[in-house]
Order: sequence, then C-alpha cells, then structure tokens
Amino acid sequence: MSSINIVGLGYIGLPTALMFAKSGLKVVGTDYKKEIVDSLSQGKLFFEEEGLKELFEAAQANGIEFSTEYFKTDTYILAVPTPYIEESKKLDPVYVISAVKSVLDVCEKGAAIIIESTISPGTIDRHIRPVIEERGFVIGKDVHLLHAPERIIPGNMVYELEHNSRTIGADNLEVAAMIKELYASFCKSDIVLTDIRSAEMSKVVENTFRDVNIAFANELAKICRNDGMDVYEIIRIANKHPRVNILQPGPGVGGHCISVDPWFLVGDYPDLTNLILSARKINDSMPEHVLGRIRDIMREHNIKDITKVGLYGLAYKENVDDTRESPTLQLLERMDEHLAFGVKVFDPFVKEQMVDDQVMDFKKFINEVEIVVLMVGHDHIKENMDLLKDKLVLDMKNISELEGVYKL
Ligand code: SAJ
Repeated sequence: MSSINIVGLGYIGLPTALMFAKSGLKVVGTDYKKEIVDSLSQGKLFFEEEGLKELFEAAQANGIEFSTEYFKTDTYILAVPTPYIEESKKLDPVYVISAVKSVLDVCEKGAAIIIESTISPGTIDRHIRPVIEERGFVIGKDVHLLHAPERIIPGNMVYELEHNSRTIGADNLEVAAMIKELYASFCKSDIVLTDIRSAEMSKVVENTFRDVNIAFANELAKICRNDGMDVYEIIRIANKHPRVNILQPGPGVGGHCISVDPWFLVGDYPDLTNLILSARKINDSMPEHVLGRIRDIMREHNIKDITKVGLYGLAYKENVDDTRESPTLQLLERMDEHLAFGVKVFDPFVKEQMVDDQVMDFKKFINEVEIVVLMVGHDHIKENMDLLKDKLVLDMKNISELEGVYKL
C-alpha cells in the first residue's frame, strides 16, 4: 500500500487520519469544506478532544496533508456523514454515494474503498454496489469494497482508537486481512473479520442496545418519580447483581449516533421493531419530563418568570462541544411549543451564540437565574458547584451533592 486518502475530516475522519499518519503511513485527508482544510493546513484544530492536539502534532511531524481534492492511491477510507431522513426514518446515503463516485474518478485499479461511516444494514448492497457497477467497475477486481464501522466515543476518542476492538466487513477475506494489517498499525485490540452485511448490522445493533438500556433507566426514573423512590439508589443496588448493568437516566439522549442509528432499524423494519421504537419514544420524551420538573419547582417556589430559569449545558453530553441532537436543544424546542420563551442557557464548551438567551459568561448566567437545571455533567460545573449554593438546583445528571437539590 502506498498511501491512504481519508475522506471526511469530522469527528471520526480526522482522528483516524491523524492516527494513521502518526503510525508512519502517508496520509492525505480530504474534505469538501475549504475552511476545514485551510484550518488544518495552518495547524489549527476545530474541535477539542483529550489527546487530539498531541496526536495532531505527531501526524504533522510525519507529513500529513489536507486537501479539498481526492488523492490518487489504492486505499480510501470514507468517514462522511450519514444523516437520516426525518419523515421515513431511513438512512440518507447521499454523502457516501457522492464520496464513492469521487473516489472512482481518481482511484488506482484494484483500490480498496473502506466505508467507516455508520450505515444501515443493506446500504452497501442497495446503494453503493449499483453506483460502482453503473460506472463499469467490477467489484472484487477493479475495486474492493469494505465496511469498517467506527466505534470510538466522543470524549475518549484518541484512547479508544487504539484500544477498542474493530470489525472489518468484506466480500473477500484476503482483502479483509490486508486491511486488518493496515488498522493494526495503531489498533492494539482484536480486529474481527466478517461479511459486509454483518458489519453494518453489528454497528447499528451496538448503538441500539445502548439506546434501549438508557430508555429502561429513563422509564425507571419516571416510575420512581411517581412514587417517591430514588432511581439512582435502585440502579446502584441492582447493578451489584453480576448479570445486571443498567445505564443512567438523564434529560434525554443526544448526539449523532445513539439517537439516530436505532431509527435505521425502525425505518427498515417497521413491523418488527416494537421495543426499539418504544425505547426511542421514551428517550425522546425526557425533555418534556424535564419541563414538567421545572414547572413543579416553579410552582413550589411561586416563581412565575421563566427567564429566572437557566439551563446549564448545550452540548449533548459531558466535556464535549458537540451539540447535535442535544437534550437541551430538544428541550428548548419543547419550550417554544409551550410558548415558554426566555429561558437562559450556558455552556462553557459552546463559544458561539447558538440559541436565543444564551449567556456567554458563567457568573452572569448564575446571577441572572434562580433555578439552575443541570442538563450536562461537564467537569466545569462539578468544579463550580459551590457557586450554586444559593440557587434552586434541578440536577438531571445526578452530579450535585448540594443540600435540597431536585432530581430527575
Ligand atoms: N446517556 C445517558 N445515560 C447513560 C449514557 C449516556 O442518558 O448512561 C446519554 C448521553 O448523555 C448522550 C447520549 O446518551 O446524550 C449518547 O451518549 P453516549 O456517551 O452513550 O454515546 P455517543 O453517542 O457519544 O457514542 C456512541 C458510542 N456507542 C456505544 O457506546 C455503543 C460510541 O462507541 C460510538 O462510536 C458512537 O456512538 C458512534 O459514533 O456510533
């Protein structure tokens, strides 16, 4: 293998490109967004992750390049977005298709096209193979197709890139073994070889499992709230059982993975997905539950003005700046529907104005509100919990030990 062209320099593509470059491979990272390419070429990262800066420096030292153009080589890794279509709940393969077409314009004969983006089971058969064949390429001869779904978790990406097990799906085990060697240049864990369909399905199943588990915790939280029981205590005790592992309830499920991937199964198998659909509905109902809890506290303390309420956290989870599908954004949407405007919002990781009434300074935020709703458990708030002593605190993440704090 001469070099790798990694297409899509987002949350997955960029760390992966840097990791390959750090391992000594020649890497060109491609993204159609010129501002991303320019920023990286000037040595500037556009998101934060533990260890990413050091990884970037090592990759730069090994000569990683960034470009808006595709690069002629024999190995392509595609890490482009795979959104879902709101109405049909099916995957929209438009970006993957367009990336595959661009690869075909430049690739060497016999090149491997490895799709890392999460795709719904059957996407490669239904959408990718036909595109390649229409262009007159013979799959397995002119190009090889593989699916190597990413599994790294935002917040711990660099560590997980090296330590998570990986799956590689391919038509041809010899080609799969070659690509396994490639990933083994940095991946220290098991690399499992399988067929493409199983690789597609196992990835979506992993995220769906987590969504269903969180939905169970959220349903328990509602049951416990109804009868004055402490859901955290109950989960803590139940999890002492050697075969029980319940996740934590919270204000909702956000991010571009857990809250999206189960919909692929619901979209493709509407008659067979009762549990998965219910889990999605339960998790999507949590922001409304939070709104109910805010109302309870306002009533109890005779607070009528919603602008006295502050939502801490706009990211979808702790210590990241990614706000995609975040529970806070979902809650703000519900508030708009209930004509409850003017709630204040603060997130130390979100440096640009994203929503109305977002306060950019933490002290100002605290001074302006009477009720603080902890939507995200950033380390920042754990370190500043003392400053909330005189506030009414509604803690959706079970992180505050302040006296009198309200819970989920
Ligand atoms: N959440 C809870 N309770 C929990 C854990 C999470 O409410 O006990 C919420 C979070 O606050 C967040 C959402 O779920 O809003 C999703 O966060 P997450 O940390 O569970 O997962 P993601 O979306 O950041 O990353 C997931 C991971 N998948 C699994 O753990 C099975 C990651 O390994 C995948 O690579 C990633 O999806 C992906 O890209 O598919």
